[in-house]
Amino acid sequence: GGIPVVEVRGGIPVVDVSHAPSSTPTLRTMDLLRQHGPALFQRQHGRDTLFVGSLELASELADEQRFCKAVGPALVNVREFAHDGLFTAYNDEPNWAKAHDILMPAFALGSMRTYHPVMLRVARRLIDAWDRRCAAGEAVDVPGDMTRMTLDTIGLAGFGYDFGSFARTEPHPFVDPLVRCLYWSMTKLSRDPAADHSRTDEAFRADAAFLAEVVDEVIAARTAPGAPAPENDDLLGLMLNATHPADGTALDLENIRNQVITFLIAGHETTSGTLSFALYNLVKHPTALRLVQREVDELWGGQADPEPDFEDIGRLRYTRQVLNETLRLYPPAPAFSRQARQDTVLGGIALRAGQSATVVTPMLHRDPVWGDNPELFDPARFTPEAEAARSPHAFKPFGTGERACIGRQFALHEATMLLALLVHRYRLIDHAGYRMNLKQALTIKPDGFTLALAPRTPAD
Ligand code: MNH
Repeated sequence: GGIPVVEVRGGIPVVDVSHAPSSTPTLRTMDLLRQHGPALFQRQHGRDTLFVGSLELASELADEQRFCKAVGPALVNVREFAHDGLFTAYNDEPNWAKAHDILMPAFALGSMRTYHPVMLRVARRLIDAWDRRCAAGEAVDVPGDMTRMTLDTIGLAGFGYDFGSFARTEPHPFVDPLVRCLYWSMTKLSRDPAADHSRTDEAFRADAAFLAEVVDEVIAARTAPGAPAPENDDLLGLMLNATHPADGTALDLENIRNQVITFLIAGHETTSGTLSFALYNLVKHPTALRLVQREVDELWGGQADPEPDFEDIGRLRYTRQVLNETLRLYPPAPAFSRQARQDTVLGGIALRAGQSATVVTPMLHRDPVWGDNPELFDPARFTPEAEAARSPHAFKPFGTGERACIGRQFALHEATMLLALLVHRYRLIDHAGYRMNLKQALTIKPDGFTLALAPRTPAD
């Protein structure tokens, strides 16, 4: 309450949130959509943003003939440090299509075979760290360790660079400045234009410069004299060596830097959130946990240290359903924006060419199409039959269309394997009776989530 509807425009309420800044803006927008219906304009210091949260409107927005990705206000801020990397490039920037075409093969399902051994190696690092904690009777910092795992994975699999996160007691120095840059991109949207933000901006520029330094180090490790000959089979190798099929030109070094930073961000923040939320859902839902246990036990039975092969991951059907249901309730990238290609009407709302609408994914994921208890965690929503019976536009954790997530298979392969290995090995104990406390820095994570561990015994 307390946030007034200041006008109604073409039947759509306009709410002014200028005087209710929030550290979790997505939760606030979800509340407003619950109160006022499937679409509203949110006004912030004079700028209006159209938010939508229903299947009907999201389905229209998914029509690639009428709409395309919008680099919305938050992504315009992310451009300050990711520039024309894939995620933040404008649709018509030539480097988008070029990098997309060059990198696509690295994300085809078959390429996951190449990444599988690296993913397993990093999963083992996490398990070694958790074994030590477990033996010492200490709890584990779930989002912290998931971030260690996903950062090391994208570093090694994408760039042959080892962040060595598990050899550190503190996160790798890349992590905090990155989160601050994302937080800056988010909070810049709710700024009072009358106040002085120069110190915040200075701190941001220092963080962004530091991220660029790390990126240069990652690239130099491959290109410096004496570095091992670059191979083509990872992201950096492709970017350094491959040429565009259409015109034979390669990516320039400036753009490669922007892609490296983009993949370091996009490749770890969201997967780490997904895994943290999945572990939360499992400790809160013993029935689902049992079903994952049954699945992994069928696959790896009495093996103390299973050696999952590539095909095993595709067999973990129920584990994958748990991840999908997790992405439904807690999509870590909780919004994406679309813009009209021409003047059009979106569910009765007149839009000019170029005008945009932002899909609030967690609200789309609670549309009545999900039944009358959408808050209920129920992986059975993702059986093949249930999926076939539902609109493909009801579930969009990876965005939509041509600009949807390129790393989806990568994320799901990594997350499925790790979740399965953890459930197979440990009894997960909700020792603190954790209550969900979302933290947002554009992406969402469960803040302060810790678990205690015990080795699994046959009785578990
Ligand atoms: Mn990912 C785009 C969510 C994992 C690399 N990603 C997107 C978009 C969403 C998204 C949503 C679309 C944003 C928009 O329309 O503005 N991504 C996720 C989620 C996970 C994820 C929920 C994990 C779970 N993403 C990954 C991984 C990588 C990656 C892993 C890389 C290894 N994502 C990208 C890139 C884009 C993207 C690159 C931009 C693609 C493009 O516009 O061409």
